[in-house]
Amino acid sequence: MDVQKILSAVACVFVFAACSQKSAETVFPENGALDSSACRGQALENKFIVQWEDGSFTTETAANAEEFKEKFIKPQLENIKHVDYDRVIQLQRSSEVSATAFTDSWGQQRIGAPAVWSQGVYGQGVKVAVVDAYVDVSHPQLLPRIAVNTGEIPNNGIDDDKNGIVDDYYGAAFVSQPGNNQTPSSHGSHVAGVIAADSRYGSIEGVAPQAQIIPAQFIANDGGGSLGDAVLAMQYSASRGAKIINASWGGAPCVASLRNAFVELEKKGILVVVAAGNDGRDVDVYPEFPASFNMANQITVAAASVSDFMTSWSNSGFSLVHVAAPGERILSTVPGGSTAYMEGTSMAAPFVSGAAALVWSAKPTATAVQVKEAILKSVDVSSGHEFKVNTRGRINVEKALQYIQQLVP
Ligand SMILES: [Ca+2]
Ligand SMILES: [Ca+2]
Repeated sequence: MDVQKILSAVACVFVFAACSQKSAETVFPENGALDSSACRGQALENKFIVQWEDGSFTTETAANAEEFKEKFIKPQLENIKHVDYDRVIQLQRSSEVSATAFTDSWGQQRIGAPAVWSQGVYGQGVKVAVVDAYVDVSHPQLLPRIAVNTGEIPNNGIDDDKNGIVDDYYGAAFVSQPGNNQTPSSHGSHVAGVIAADSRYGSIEGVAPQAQIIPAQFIANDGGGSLGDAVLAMQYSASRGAKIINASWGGAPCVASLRNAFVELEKKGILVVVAAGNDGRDVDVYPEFPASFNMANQITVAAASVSDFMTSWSNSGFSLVHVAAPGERILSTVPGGSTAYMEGTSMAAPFVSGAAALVWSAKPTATAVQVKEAILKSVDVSSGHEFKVNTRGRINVEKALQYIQQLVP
């Protein structure tokens, strides 16, 4: 311990008897990454993620770290729990593909969704946040599924419901990267459609076609975003009543703020569904965040092919990746009222988010951990081509529904 730290510790004891040696350095360890090969990701030197003692997050800017410590952290030290540099984050890459010989809704059929719908279970009453790029809320199959914020009057420049965000009627954008103009994104719109495209208004059958979508944008149109904006978008999703958060993104460095944000979501009983990533690597060995967090309220999803094998490009991991779900040649909604085929673990994760919405709508009293258990304990394992995931299988929502009905009276 150097002299400065000893002095500040002494001051702490004498001046603030209850502050347990808190200092600007302990709440903001500037090399704050865990010791891991995945600790990379460009730091934004003038933007900071602040977690407050009440668990909430804000992002703040300053000229540099020294100024931030002196002018922001030290005067409010008692109320600050943790600070990180904000960092660059990215969508899980997904690619558009052309159609060949397969059924357009092969994924929905493979996981047994029609058998659940036939029981009157469509995801009604469950809100799923798409924390992603901008969702095209005007798409005819998405518009009826958007969880509008009824306390907000759209486009009047006023924060009518006083939640801190102006005009968040359809959802909210947390994009501090420059150059964002909210052009609807194929990625966000495709993900939203897999979860809840309203099958009454077009050809796409969302897995939970009566669930509601909360669009929470943090990715700019160029595909870039920041960790701090992702944390704010997740926090917003929780405040709007999301039960499930779909996170089809990764590449985050292993900073404490992201893990802390997941812990806060866990406390609120929210399930987070995370794409495993598309680098064809084992995330047990080469961690990817948030895919590798393995939180109690988290399901990390690899991508299954049409032939029910693991795709060649999907990340995997017998410890940290939980299940596989359809991720190849997925047809869903894209901007312009259109549809397109895309593939990636970005498409596999929303199959699990939709399945969780179905399970939850059948048993609204279930906890996030119980919904996770129902999905993980009911996978299909095909002998001869086990998926390299913890459950060794691909999700089956028909079986998951039976499981939750046994688990939760
Ligand atoms: Ca508002
Ligand atoms: Ca307004």
